Amino acid sequence: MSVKVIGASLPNIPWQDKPDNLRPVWRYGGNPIIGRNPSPGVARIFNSAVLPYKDGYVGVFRGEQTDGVPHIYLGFSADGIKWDFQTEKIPFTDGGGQPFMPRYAYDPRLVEIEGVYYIIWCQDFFGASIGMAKTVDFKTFTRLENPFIPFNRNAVLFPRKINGTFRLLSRPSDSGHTPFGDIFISESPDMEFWGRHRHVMSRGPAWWESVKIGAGSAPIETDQGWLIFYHGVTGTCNGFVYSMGGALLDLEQPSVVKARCKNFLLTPEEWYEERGFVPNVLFPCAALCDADTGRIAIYYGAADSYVGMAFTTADDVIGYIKRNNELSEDDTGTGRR
Ligand code: BMA
Repeated sequence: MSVKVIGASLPNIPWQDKPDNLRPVWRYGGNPIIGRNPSPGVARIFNSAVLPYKDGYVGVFRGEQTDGVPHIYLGFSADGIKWDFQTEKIPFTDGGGQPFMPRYAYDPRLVEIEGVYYIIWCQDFFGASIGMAKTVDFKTFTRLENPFIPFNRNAVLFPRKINGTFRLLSRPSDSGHTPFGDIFISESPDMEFWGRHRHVMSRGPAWWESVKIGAGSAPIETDQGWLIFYHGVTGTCNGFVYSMGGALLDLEQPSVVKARCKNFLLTPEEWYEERGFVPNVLFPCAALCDADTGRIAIYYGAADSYVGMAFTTADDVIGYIKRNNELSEDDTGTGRR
């Protein structure tokens, strides 16, 4: 199998060769790449997103401050592994140039579309919902309209327009530790007005993702479909367990799922995933891809305390997803009822 990735070359993608053939996705041996107390006033960084920028990398990081409130911080890195963080929160301004600081902001995603970088996160909008901003230089950040009324989480844009409109995955939720959730997609001509909402994927039926699912990294375009890494949650007598799954969405009509892996791709098993502020959480928010080699580097939050990385290739992971494909009627429909 040889998957064609439709995207840019990234010859300096962080990388470590596959240690064995036991798994389709393998962890970085140097994990966690970000440990506790990473910068002044920030106790933990996790659930964060990264993109190539200039000769290196830029990231938007969920920093849990020492008062317990999460905000988003910028970071820069030459190699995508060792990071320098800015100590001030990202200084958003609203459309009129007035400063805007969300009451809290967490689980940021970062997506480039036609040279503009969009940050998408969860914030208070009289309850948990999605906030968005854009930047072209990582110096000034303009807040956009909130795309949805509450409650919602886990929103991430596609990296290009599809048939002329922007597309946004999201997960309608409640304002707490939501005990349900499917992935939906919405369309916009201008990043302001969102509609034509469609259902993409349901939670379950596999036990590891039977409570809720939520989009993770921005979709990666391949000739087999849009490759997504998402989180799936199961419930236990000791609380939720978050694992990472993978699926392929139709290129032209991404509310249609082409293949969905019935097995998790990664589940908490290392100390930094099993032990922390919230044990047993593996929460992907970003994936880099080199179109020349098909190499993929995934960034995930671990136990709400650390950032970990994992690697795969488009061939490895899409081959595995297809071999273990199990679709439900909810997945394969167009998503409109
Ligand atoms: C979810 C989000 C994530 C977090 C996860 C596990 O509801 O708040 O940020 O990683 O719970 O605590």
